[in-house]
Amino acid sequence: MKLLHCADIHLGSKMEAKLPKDKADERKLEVRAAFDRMIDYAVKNGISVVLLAGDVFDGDRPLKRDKDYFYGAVRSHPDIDFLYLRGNHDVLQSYTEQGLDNLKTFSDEWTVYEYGDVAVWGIESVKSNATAMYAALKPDKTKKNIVMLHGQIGDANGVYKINLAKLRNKHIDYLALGHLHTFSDGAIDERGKYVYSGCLEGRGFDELGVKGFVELDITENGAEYVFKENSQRVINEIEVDISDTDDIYAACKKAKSKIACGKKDMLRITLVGDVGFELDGIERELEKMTARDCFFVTVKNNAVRKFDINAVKGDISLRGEYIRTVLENDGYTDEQKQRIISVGLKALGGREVE
Ligand SMILES: [Mn+2]
Repeated sequence: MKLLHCADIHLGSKMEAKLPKDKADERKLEVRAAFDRMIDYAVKNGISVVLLAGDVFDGDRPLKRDKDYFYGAVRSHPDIDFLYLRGNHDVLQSYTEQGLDNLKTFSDEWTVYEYGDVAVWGIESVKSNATAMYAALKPDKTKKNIVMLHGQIGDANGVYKINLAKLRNKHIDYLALGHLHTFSDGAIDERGKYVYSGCLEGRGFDELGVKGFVELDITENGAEYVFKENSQRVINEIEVDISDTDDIYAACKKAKSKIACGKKDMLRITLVGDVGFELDGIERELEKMTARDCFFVTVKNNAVRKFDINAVKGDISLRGEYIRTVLENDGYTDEQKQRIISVGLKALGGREVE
């Protein structure tokens, strides 16, 4: 039996990547399109069960249009069962649809849906079940068992915490997880595997890399699964050291030559290093220069201007006073002093400093 496992769709999410409004709106539609593509995949491959392991919606009170979209998709695929377990983002007002036979939901007690030999268990995390849920989980050893949960795996108990040790020897074949936005997997015990499907489409620069869903095949031998790339765009990040450049133009040219992402993708370029020229405006210059290389490029400047300290240390000014204070501190090496002064002067100039 084949199933799909996805999570963290975050319908209705504001796009966090500082995108201009038109691109943010486009990305919102692309998040929906990513869900549509996954359903198309299920239809084409005759897959009749989709596991949604939490955070289908981005907010506790999803907008009507996002709910209409999602429940519309469920309604228009009556041959597919959607097993929807809520996560930390969609816990309050996301189940508002009545009478959809193919929408299977969960609660704060274990619920199980059976498909022949395959049993799918799930429980939603709340304070009162955070410790007790493990003892209450009793899958049948002779069945193929899938368990759905939303949270962070580790060795802790708590809300949205999953204590992996307590799931050992529970006859679990496949633990379908949501909450972490990148695919990852590992062993529970000799029999079972845990898998985070990751999100379907990255949204911000904290969601780097290829995104998608998992195709799961339950056979006599247990669970076999494969990650399926699904995202329309990939979000990347590169760091470019511009220390060896002599002016803004040369620095931008160097950064541009390092771009390794596709035209459809999104990229953050972080500039680092120490340079001998003024860096004001370099972010905008580089963004302009690379605008056609990717769908969206944003530049973060962490490079600093090297200062000829001797030329300004006599200044009767806040700047001079600051430099003298740093220079007189014996707790720093010369290199550290140079760096502290560069960053400090940037801050004194009213610039953003990390
Ligand atoms: Mn979550």
